[in-house]
Amino acid sequence: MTKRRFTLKKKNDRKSLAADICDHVVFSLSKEVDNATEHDIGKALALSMRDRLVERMMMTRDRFREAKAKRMYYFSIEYLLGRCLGNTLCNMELLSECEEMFKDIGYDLDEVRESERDPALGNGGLGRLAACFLDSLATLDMPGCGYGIHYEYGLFRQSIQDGCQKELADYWMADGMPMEIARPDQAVMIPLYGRVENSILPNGEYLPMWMDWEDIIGVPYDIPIVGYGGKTVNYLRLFAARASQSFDMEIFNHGDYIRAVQRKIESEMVTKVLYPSESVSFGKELRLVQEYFLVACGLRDITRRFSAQNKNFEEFADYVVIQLNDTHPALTVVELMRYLVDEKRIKWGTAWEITQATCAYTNHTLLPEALECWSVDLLEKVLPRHLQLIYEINSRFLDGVKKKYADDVEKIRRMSLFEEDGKKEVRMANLAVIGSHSVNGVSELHSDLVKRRLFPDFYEMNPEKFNNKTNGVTPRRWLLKSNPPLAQLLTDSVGKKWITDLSELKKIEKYATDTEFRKKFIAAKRKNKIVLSDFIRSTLDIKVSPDSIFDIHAKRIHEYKRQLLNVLHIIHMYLEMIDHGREPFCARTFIFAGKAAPGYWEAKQIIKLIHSVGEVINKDKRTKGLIKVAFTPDYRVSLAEKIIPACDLSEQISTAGTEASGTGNMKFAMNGALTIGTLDGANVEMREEVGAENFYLFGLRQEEVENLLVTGSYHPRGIYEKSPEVRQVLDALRSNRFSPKDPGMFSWIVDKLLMDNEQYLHLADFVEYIETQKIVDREYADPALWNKKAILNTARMGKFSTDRTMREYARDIWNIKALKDLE
Ligand code: HBZ
Repeated sequence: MTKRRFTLKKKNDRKSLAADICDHVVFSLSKEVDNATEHDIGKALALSMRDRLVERMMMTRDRFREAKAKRMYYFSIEYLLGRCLGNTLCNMELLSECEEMFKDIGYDLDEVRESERDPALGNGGLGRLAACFLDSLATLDMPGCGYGIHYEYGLFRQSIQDGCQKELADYWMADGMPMEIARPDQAVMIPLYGRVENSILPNGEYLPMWMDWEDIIGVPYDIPIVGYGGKTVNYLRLFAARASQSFDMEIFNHGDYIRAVQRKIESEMVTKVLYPSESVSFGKELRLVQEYFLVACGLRDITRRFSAQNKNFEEFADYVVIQLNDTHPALTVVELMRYLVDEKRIKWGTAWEITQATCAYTNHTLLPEALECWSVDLLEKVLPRHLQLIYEINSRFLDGVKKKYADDVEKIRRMSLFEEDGKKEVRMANLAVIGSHSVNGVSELHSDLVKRRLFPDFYEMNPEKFNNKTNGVTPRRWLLKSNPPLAQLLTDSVGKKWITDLSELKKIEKYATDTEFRKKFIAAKRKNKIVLSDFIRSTLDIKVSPDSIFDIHAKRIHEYKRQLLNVLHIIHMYLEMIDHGREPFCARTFIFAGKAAPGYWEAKQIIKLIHSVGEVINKDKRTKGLIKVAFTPDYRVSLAEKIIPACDLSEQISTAGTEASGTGNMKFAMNGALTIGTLDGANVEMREEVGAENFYLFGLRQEEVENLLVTGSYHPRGIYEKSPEVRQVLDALRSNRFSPKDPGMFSWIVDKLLMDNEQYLHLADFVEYIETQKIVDREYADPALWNKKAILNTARMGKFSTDRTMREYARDIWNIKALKDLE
């Protein structure tokens, strides 16, 4: 075996670290150590950690090269990383060392960590899942890296004014990103627009030429991703768009300086901002360019790396696999075909085999409005050669369909890459399915619906392609880092192994009824609840009691996630107390967090409703503090890390069959919250794992929902007339009791909830929901019972570590191995 080039120079002992921090204060920040602020020290610490990561990253790269390992590239338009410093220290096992060192020199590491901005380059679950995957891949010593976009503005920051969401720009790099490494030397050039000219070669071969394109440069920025234990450091490579120099210079030389600069600005627009929504971006040219930019930059980078080691592209898929995170990077299929056929002159059939063997697709949504389609006109304008290739892919694919299903015209119409009704469009999901060797959903239930509801024809034709990979979360960030009191208790009780093998927590099952352990478990939760109470008091001026049930609903605001159902329950509780004198057993604090897409009016109204209801209830002395409502603004990874460990009751109440998996549900349960939830997404599997008696289940099953919707037999007005609880709540909403200053403000909600086509069936589940909440109330009043259940939730969440998820992808889809198993 060849000798490794790198040995580690940077040591992790306290003396070396302290010396490096001082060096960075002087040489990187150009400040005197004695005058350094807490912030300066934080930056110097981050830079010192970066040094350590960089050399480990090089070492990892050498190991991968030497082993000639097959690599997985995760293509995702979003990554929700969260703060890097604390996570890096945790995974390098240097957190307590640094904490003590900081104390010695009179600084508070917690404050330093709090001052780091979250890189919020994602909307929600999909982006956060990508971040958890990267953590697990590095921890498992697997060759897997992320590819994405270096947005200048991440997801908007949410502020609340007069109960309404206001969006503010998130310039996350304002203070620099100490961890990232710019690699201008590895920039790639991406052509766009132009036209295709067909020429015939002397040998009679047809040669399409993409001409007169404009180009953009993609500059990679690498963020090192360190696995737990610090041995493996992979990277997340994010591309930023820059103007092509030659183009600028051409105009510039003609003396039009301003126009040259204008061009530059236009090119750089491509990676300026993350689209803040799941469905309104289709049709926007800039979004299409973003998607292609990611794909084209990523593939150029990968093919260049491959070529450096191997000239035979027929072996490409033996060394490369690309996971498409939803359809946003689905153009990978077409771009890889273009590269193989046009540039490498590989025969179509072989190129198609390589492409399919390389690509794999994960679906994350069943909502029809979130399925991407791009108009043929727009594709023709932006990517003319790609459109030709899509036509060719489609015609060859449909030939195969016709061969198999002869004259089933309807089937052929459904399976075509082109939607022909109305404006002609390309269906990106169909493209991703046919161009991949694997199609997976993200929970058992969802994967089943992907087969039956979303792609039944494709499933019938190629059942072997379809599989399930239930999501997970990384226990490093979501337990070890975010919940120090509980993490310490777990380590004290069963040792450290749980950090990399979450199923080890099964060992605490036996303590579920142990009084001593239970006391400590309660104490850890209480500590976290006090931190959150203090936060709520200082940011919102709302006094909440850590003795109350912390009932938390934190996720994007969307009708299908049914924050509205939760609000109806709050109103019900309030009316029970005030109008009927029926007090609950336990005090409750309802905590909400989540952003609404800026263009989603209904979701923004729900935020307003939460605030309006909260204002009335929080002010009403008659509630005797038994009900409080708090909306903590600007939900993001760092806020989730505060909220989740403090939760008693986790709200996972989407209409069955709408939430693909959910991952917040897993984070809450892992941290000892009990779930009230429907049989939707991964809730189903969580309930199986933790035991039905440790999960508060309610609501219609997916088949019942489907049946009601398909047969048109949902009649909510009947429910309203039959159920006094429903009537009281809806009448109160309509009576302006919660909108005294804006009469009629919430009547649209009542109207909508009473319509037969209300597709999320709020009222169908309402009565069972409030009954189940009553059980919660009674059981929380019995701490021995409640905490036994909470302990069992933590103990039985082993399955929901992304370490398990990544092992399954590696084994079933990627065919990659941990490097240590190849060495
Ligand atoms: O992906 C979420 C699912 O809703 C959730 O159930 C699942 O757990 C999670 C991970 O698999 N989907 C998203 O978060 N989707 C997006 O954020 C999104 C963003 C931009 C789009 C479409 C979807 O254009």
